[in-house]
Amino acid sequence: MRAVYAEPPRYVAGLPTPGRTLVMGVLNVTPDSFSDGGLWLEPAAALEHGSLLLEQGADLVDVGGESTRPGADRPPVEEELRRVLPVVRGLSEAGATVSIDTMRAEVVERALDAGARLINDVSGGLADPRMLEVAARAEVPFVSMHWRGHSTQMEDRAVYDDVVADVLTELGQRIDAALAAGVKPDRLIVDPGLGFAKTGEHNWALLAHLDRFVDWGYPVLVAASRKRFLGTLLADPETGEPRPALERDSGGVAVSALAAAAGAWCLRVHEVAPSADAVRVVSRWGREPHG
Ligand code: PMM
Repeated sequence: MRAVYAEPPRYVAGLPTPGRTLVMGVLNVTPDSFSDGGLWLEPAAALEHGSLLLEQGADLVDVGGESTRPGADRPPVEEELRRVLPVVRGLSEAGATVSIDTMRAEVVERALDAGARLINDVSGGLADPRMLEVAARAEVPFVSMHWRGHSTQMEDRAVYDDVVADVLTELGQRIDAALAAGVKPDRLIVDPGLGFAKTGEHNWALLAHLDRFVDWGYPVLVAASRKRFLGTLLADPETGEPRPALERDSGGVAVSALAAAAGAWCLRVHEVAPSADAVRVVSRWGREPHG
C-alpha cells in the first residue's frame, strides 16, 4: 500500500473524464445475484434503479444478466439478452454511459447496438472465443478481469504460489491476447477479479498491492462491493456469523476510498452515494496546495 496519494487515474477514450476515480453502479438484472438477485428483474424496476444510481452520482451503470456468484448456473443466451437489452437501451437513451457485463460476444454485439459504450467481461475474453475480435472491431473500452473459470469451477481454482504475481502474470497474458486481437491499448482496463477463484486472503493481498496493478499503466477497476470477504471480516464478534451482503456497504466504502487513493480508475459498487462521496474526498485530499 502506498503511503501517499497516487497519481490521478488515467483516462479512457470515449468515457466520462471527471478528473477523479469513476464510480460504476451495479445493475444486476438476474434472479440469483448474491446481493441484489431478483430485485430488478422487470425492465421497469431495473430502469428505475439505474436512474437512481445515476442520481446518486454513478458515472457509469454496469448492466449484467448473468450471475457470477460461486456455483451459479449460466442462463441461455436468449434469456440473458431478454434481461439486459431493454435496460441497456432505456438507460442509454436517457443519456447514461452503460457498460455491459457479459462473457458472451453475442450479448456484447446486441448491447452495443442498444447503446452500451463499455464491455465488462469478467473472463477477460476467455469464455467466448469471439469476444476479443468483437471488442477490437467495436472500438469500445474493454475491461479484462482476472478469471480462472466459470462459477461452478472457480472455488477449486483458488490456488496460487504468490497471488499477486500470479494474477499479474495471468492478466498480462489476457492483455497480450486482447492487443493481439486488435484491441487498442488506450481502450484496455484491467481488474484483479476479487472473489473470482480467490479466497478472502487472496483478495486482501491483491488490494494491499493494488499499486502493482496501477503501476502497470492500464486503468484499474476494483469491484469489492458486498463481496463475501467483507462479510467475513465484519462477522458478528459473538456468533462469528458473516455480515449479511446488504450490510457490508460501510466496509465497501472504506475499500472505495483506499482503492481510489491507491490510483484505481473506477470502483464498481452497489450503493453508489457513499462511494461517490468517498472519491471526492480522496480527490480533494490529493490535490495541492493544501494551504
Ligand atoms: N464482480 C461481479 C460481477 N461483475 N465485473 C468486474 N469487472 N469485476 C468484478 O469483480 C465483478 C464484475 C460479481 O459481483 P455482483 O454479483 O455483485 O455483480
